[in-house]
Amino acid sequence: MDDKHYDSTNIQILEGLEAVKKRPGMFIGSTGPRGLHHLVWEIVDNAVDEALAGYATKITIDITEGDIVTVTDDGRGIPVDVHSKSNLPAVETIMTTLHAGGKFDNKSYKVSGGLHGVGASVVNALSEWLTVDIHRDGVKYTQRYEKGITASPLENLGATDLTGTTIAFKADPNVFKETSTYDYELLRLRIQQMAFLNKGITFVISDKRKPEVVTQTYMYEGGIKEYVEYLNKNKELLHPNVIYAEGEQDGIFVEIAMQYNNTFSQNIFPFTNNIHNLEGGTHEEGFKMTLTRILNSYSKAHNLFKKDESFIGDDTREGLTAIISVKHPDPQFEGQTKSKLGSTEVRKVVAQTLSEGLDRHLLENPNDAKIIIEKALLASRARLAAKKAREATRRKSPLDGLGFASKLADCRNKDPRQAELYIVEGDSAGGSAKQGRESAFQAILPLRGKVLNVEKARLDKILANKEILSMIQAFGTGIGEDFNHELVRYHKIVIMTDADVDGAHIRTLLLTFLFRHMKPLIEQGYVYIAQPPLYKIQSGKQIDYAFSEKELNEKLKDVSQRASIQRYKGLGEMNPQQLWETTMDPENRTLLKVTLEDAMEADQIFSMLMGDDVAPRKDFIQENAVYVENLDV
Ligand code: 1YM
Repeated sequence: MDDKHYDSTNIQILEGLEAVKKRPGMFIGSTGPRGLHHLVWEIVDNAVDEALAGYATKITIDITEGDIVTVTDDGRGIPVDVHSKSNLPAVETIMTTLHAGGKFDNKSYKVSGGLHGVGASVVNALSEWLTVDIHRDGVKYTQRYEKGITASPLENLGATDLTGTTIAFKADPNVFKETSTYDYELLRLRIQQMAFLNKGITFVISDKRKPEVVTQTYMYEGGIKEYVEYLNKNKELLHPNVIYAEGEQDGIFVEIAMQYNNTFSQNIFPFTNNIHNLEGGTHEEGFKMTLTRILNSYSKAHNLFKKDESFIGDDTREGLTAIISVKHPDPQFEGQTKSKLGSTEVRKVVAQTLSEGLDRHLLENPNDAKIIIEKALLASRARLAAKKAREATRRKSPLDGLGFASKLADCRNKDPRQAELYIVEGDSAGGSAKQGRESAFQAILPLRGKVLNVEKARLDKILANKEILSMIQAFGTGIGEDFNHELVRYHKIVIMTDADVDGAHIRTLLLTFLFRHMKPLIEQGYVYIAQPPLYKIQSGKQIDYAFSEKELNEKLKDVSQRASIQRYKGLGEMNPQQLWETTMDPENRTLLKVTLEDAMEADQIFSMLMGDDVAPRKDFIQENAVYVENLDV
């Protein structure tokens, strides 16, 4: 930059950029993989805003060699007119100044707020280089920046028939030290979600980093209605058509889509400005309240209740898949992770929208109404029968005494923060684990019988399963209405199964149970998958292990003498010492943390793996031996 440009505007610019570079985490959450991907969402959000404003219809995202990201939209193009105060083209001001909540934050259309909503200048500051190409008012322009600083003036490249904006950037490897490689699967899933949440917009995403280019196009004319169909894809539907409603009040847009299936679980996913609110909030409250009220009044009006019957909320949500999508110009968030919508005015907009839409659907589709009410009546009657049975027998809760001996070998340390529980497949591996463990802080629970498939059962049946009862008792959390994750006795619950298909199946069953009935344990980060080695390499007296075929080949290169290789098929083939060294010793082991960043994709996988439809399950197991990574988006 030359001296004559070095006025107060530029000093402000440099100070703003300096703040971003100094504390990138404050602006993008972290400089790990999440922060890296956040750069993409900031730019895509701006393109989505242009589409929601009614000017763009298509957004393309390309990842090219060197992990360069290019995002294009066919909107109006970022304005280029020179600002009288700063003497800079608007685009340059947008790219080089921090303006969260400032004058460029046009609230009238900006709804797709990212985690921090700070925009393109932050991406610019954290990029080795960034270029912007604009087609606007018949002229093509281009400009380049390096680490957020203008590297070339806005250049006029001549005439064009097109309109739109293209932004390309390379994340700064000095900022993203951990990794600057994009996870295409993660990008693709989020882009697909954006397409579901913003009907009619076409998204084209391509991975061009390898010779065989991968491209996906997503456009859903039906929006969240198609999202619900997609989520229910592998489930048996109770009524053919998704119930859909939309409404607007004071600039707050609400869309609701819902459909019942024959399972017993509820899947309600609330969004604000295209972001999933894991902790729910006022939109979810408004939805639940209204659903209960409407089904109660419909049943009463049509004499479907026996004398004193009525629904509580849970009765009306058994087997329900629903998306609630709110677009709000200035939402307020609360909760542990700021992922709970707090704006109270949203409650009544959702309530009114659902009330009108659902009333109309029930009126126009009496057959759907009958089926939905029957489902809720079954749930309600099952709930009351279970309660009566409990009271009549005056038995203690099934968890107070199991009625059989649990095989738990507990640890001595009772501080949950230090205590670990290994859930081990089979008695023989359980025996090795008990001998090999550090009993001061490691507890072992061997499972021998089959774990129940909880996808297909109500709680009363689930509680008749010994393996599940042993787990609930070991965890100390209780279950159902009594569940409390704060009572958990171990902050590490480690699933340790064989590295074969049976092991994968048992792991899936366990994860399904935890996902459906103990989700907070996953959300708190207490659930892990052990990673036992796949190979033992012995050369002379030297013993080494490999956890993948790739690692095996690498290690074999370093072995001078002839080595014997043993492929472990089960945990039982390792002696206690080996099991400790490779899989349980905190100094050496690798644990995969199970997270639910994308609870919906997880639900899809669980439904597919656990539901009645066998074909997709077979394909899936064949394609994804270690599918757990798919949960970890
Ligand atoms: C690939 C990323 O940023 N597109 C984009 C951004 C803007 C506009 C159009 C735009 C907005 C307005 C008027 C307006 C932005 N404009 C601004 C600012 N794609 C991408 N497409 N004309 C064009 O809001 O009135 C910020 S972003 F500040 F000029 F309003």
